[in-house]
Amino acid sequence: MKTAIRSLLFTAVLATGNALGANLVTNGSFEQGPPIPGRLLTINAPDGSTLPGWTVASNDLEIVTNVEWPAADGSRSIDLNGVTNASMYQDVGGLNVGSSYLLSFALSGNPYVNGDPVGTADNVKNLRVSIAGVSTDLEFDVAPYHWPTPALVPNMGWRTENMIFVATNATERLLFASLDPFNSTRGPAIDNVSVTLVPEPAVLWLAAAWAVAPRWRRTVASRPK
Ligand SMILES: [Ca+2]
Ligand SMILES: [Ca+2]
Repeated sequence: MKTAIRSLLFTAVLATGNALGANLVTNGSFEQGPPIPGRLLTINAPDGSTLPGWTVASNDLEIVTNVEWPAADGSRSIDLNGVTNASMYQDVGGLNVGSSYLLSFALSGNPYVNGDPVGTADNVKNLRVSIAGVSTDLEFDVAPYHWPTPALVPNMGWRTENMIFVATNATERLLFASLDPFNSTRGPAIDNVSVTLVPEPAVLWLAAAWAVAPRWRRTVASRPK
């Protein structure tokens, strides 16, 4: 019920879309980058140039094309486990210290059933996202979207995640990290990342949404003082 209320409030806020600021994330949909003729391109850390705007900080990830599975937006998304669990970040600039921002992105997970060293017990994909001293751990269960072989996945079940943060610096590091096992080849998937300024009237709506969001209350409680 609380989740439903939260979603409703976010829908109300997001319905005022043109009142939100411009997206401050560079290449948030991962569409910019080198040509990828097939299913995917692997990027090994450390790499701050292959995927414009982003740095792959640890291990390896994959830019996945629509040949492999449908992106949430455009034709490319990210599998945060290439053949090991990766982390990636972008330093998001142009922030006003003290202002509220909406971080939004699409979350799914690699849905393949066969051949993963970790096995099918690894259905629940685990993602950590952090920015401006706020860190949240999210889960995505791929069981409803299982698919037998790599390529031509019909449905990823992409889910939009929203998180509010207050900028404490003009530039904040936005970090995504897979919390899945090191040697899983199938991790959390992300796409369509945006950070937008929340105008003052909308902050009131978002404060109401915050009040009914237990997960975010935990997040705030764990914020370093
Ligand atoms: Ca995309
Ligand atoms: Ca993979």
